[in-house]
Amino acid sequence: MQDWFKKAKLGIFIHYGIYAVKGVSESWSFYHGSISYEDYMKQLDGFTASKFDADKWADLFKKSGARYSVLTSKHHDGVALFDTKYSDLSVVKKSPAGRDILGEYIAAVRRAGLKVGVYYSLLDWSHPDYASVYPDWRVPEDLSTVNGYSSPKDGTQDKEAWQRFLQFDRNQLKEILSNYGKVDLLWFDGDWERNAEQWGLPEFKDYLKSFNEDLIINNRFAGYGDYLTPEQGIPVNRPKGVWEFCTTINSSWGYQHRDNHYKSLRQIIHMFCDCLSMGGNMLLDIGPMEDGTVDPRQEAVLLGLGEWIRANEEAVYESAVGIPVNYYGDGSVLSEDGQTLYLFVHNRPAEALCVKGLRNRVKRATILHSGKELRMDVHGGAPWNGIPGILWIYMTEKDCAEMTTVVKLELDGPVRLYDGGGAVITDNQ
Ligand code: FHN
Repeated sequence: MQDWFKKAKLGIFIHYGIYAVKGVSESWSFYHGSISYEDYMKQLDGFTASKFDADKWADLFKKSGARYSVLTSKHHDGVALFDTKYSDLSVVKKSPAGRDILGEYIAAVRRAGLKVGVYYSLLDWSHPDYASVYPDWRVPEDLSTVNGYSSPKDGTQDKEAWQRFLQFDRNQLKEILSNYGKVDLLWFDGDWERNAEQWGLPEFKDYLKSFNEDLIINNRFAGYGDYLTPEQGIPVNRPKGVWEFCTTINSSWGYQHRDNHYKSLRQIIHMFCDCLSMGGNMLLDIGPMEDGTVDPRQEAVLLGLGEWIRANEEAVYESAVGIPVNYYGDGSVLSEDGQTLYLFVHNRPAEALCVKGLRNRVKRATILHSGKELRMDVHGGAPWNGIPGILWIYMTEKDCAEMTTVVKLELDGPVRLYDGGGAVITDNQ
């Protein structure tokens, strides 16, 4: 895994597409029949991108503290945001926007010094050759349960059509990977309707890497990806390996006018700290409006997050997994050498913070954003018997930042934790 990705910590996800015109759910709205396919596609006529300014987006992402971003080049609806010669279904050919949104985005993101990520849905519910076979080649006993956008309704598979579809995906991906300069990250989605063999893996992956050997691919690639992508539900146990948590700011990926169910900035920062504590990245989604502008509520969250990151930068990009939450409840991170522990404080303590099981002597405790030194005390334990006491770090509301406060503990060496269940002290002083 590329070092830049592990250190990036924050990425911005962008679900931009024709679904923002009526504010319906991206692709799923026609798939599940809450709107007809025809009415869904009529949104092409209303997609103007009239205020789309890729540099403004990139500037906002940069201010958010993100180090990369990922734009939907094509969602499950098959509508490309780029100029593709393999299909007419694109906003370039079929909408008043008439622009290669992906190309403008990639150029601007690169200019801003961020890594370039591109989302691509492997499945395509519009392509005539897509719904030609069944998952695992298995014809279901009850054909009435089959969704015709995914598989044939009549029980007959057409493997030649499927091969044509695979070639179509490869052709579009070749365009993405070779027409716009270097793409750093391919974020696949929609692999679940076919298995690895059906997707032509592992050869498919070799093909993609032939365009750029440093290319990172997420795990939605039938088991052949480079990192995990838990979605919407934040992990409570640390996922194994490299991971990135993707989440919306309200409840929708794309822009939906009626969705006012927003998370607060405080909640987003809390979630971000949880990702940092467990060594993961957060990929925070925005859903721009059809004209390309970003809802001020989403913009405010990105700017607020950036402000918080800048005030606490030391505990962000260079950080490593912290100590488990049974040692310190709000989550924490360590410096790379393990000698500095940063504690996240989400709420306002009445008296003190409490760290358990820490065997190190703490040389100094300070509030990261203000530099204020904090008084500490250790109660209980028997260090001469290998049993640490509880470390109390005295701070109250007045020491706190407006959002999550970070407390920096300088240790006497690399962190050492007690993992016992308590013991009798056999030698007292
Ligand atoms: O079906 C999509 C959904 O619309 C959205 O794009 C998310 C983002 O991770 N991915 C899929 C569901 O996993």
